[in-house]
Amino acid sequence: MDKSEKLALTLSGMLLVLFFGAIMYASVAQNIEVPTCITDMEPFATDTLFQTGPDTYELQMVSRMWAFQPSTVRLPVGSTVDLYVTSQDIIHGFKVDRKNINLMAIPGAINYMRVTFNEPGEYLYACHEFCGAAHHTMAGRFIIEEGIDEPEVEGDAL
Ligand SMILES: [Cu+2]
Repeated sequence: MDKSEKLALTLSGMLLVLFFGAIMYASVAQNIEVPTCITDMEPFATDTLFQTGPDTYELQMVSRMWAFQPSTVRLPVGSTVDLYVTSQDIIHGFKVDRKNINLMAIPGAINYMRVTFNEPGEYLYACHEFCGAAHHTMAGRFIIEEGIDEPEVEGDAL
């Protein structure tokens, strides 16, 4: 074996030991942990829509292959929605038609935007990030109507 090969192997081995030691130091001494799956935690694992004021709501939107939960959100006209979007598996997108909402749904992260619906109608939302075989089926809708007393959501449970 050439002398330079021995040197390269020795340096590589030392770097591996150094990196492994850094990981062990971070996890044991610094108590740094790998992020958990956010969708297993409150409030994503339980309810998805909370009323936070007379016309304001908080919506927890979870995306996964290949659906959004909830798939339908029914709200009264004039509602302001604080949207929290995350993903259960891989990177998806969340775009609301006719609204300036375009978020990435990223596992381990929560993205936020506020939207107000002053006009009645249906506002479709869809995944805009190619995420696999059934990406084209990944859609849902806000239904904004007059006279809704009880806002509601529909969609598969996690
Ligand atoms: Cu997609």
